[in-house]
Amino acid sequence: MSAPTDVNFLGLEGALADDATAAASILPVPFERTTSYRKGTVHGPRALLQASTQVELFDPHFDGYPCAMGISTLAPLVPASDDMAAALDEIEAAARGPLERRRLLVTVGGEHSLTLGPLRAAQSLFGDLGVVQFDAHADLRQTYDGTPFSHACIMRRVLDLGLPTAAVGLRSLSRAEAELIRRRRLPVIWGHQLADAASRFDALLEALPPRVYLTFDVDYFDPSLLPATGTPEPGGGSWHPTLALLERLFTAKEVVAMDLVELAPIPGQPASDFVAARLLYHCLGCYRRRIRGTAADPDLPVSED
Ligand SMILES: [Mn+2]
Repeated sequence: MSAPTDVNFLGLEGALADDATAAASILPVPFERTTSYRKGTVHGPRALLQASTQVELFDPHFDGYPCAMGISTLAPLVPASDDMAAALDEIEAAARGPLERRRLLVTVGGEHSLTLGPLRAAQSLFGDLGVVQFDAHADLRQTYDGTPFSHACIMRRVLDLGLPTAAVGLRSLSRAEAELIRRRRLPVIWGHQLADAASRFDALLEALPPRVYLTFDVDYFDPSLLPATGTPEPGGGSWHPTLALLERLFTAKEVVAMDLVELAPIPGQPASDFVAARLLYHCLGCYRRRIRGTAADPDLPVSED
């Protein structure tokens, strides 16, 4: 079941938003089934898209217009099934189309459990994939609240797929999760190591194959920067250092798909929504530079006023 979207990412129109020619596609998935603390991720995609209409199309970081590559916004996907496994199958099916056309798929959630859908689609098309996780929580529980599909289990399900992972910003987990990380030697930059993340990140990426899937849980950020998430944790990532890590990721690896999850908007406080929208545009700018190089940008065929 899907409804027409009422706002495109960045408010793009015409050729810049044309799905036939876009280099990247945004798939909004307002999916919330297992959130455990503060709810509201179901409103995340809409809030991000609304905030994105206030983002400047020109990005001084890239001295150009990342949106010039074309960014389509797909109809929001609302899984029809009440069954969690079947709902994830629906998300996986929706993710296949953009990936088959070899464009960057950006899934916007929604709770973190949805990652399994686009990730399985990417794995079936690309095979050997690494998964880079930005998150406050390890999400490595075998089950949580009686279900293996909880947002608190998503990275365990990723390990079940046989995919190598690397995590940045972890600072909240159970002892069993910490032991699993140690036993399986999962590469992690902990929350308390974020100040040195730039010097540790390359070694972290070396553990992964050339193609990666990026899953970005916004609770990775410090809540002073982004409070609008279900389970905020102090001591998280700050803005410019995080943009630099993402730039390094998109340079060192071929990011084939990504998701941005767990934005739970706070009514009357749009700053978090805007942070998430800007983060996404930065990732798209990094992606475009990888596929296009650093040639000077032509002017956009639209007014910026
Ligand atoms: Mn998470």
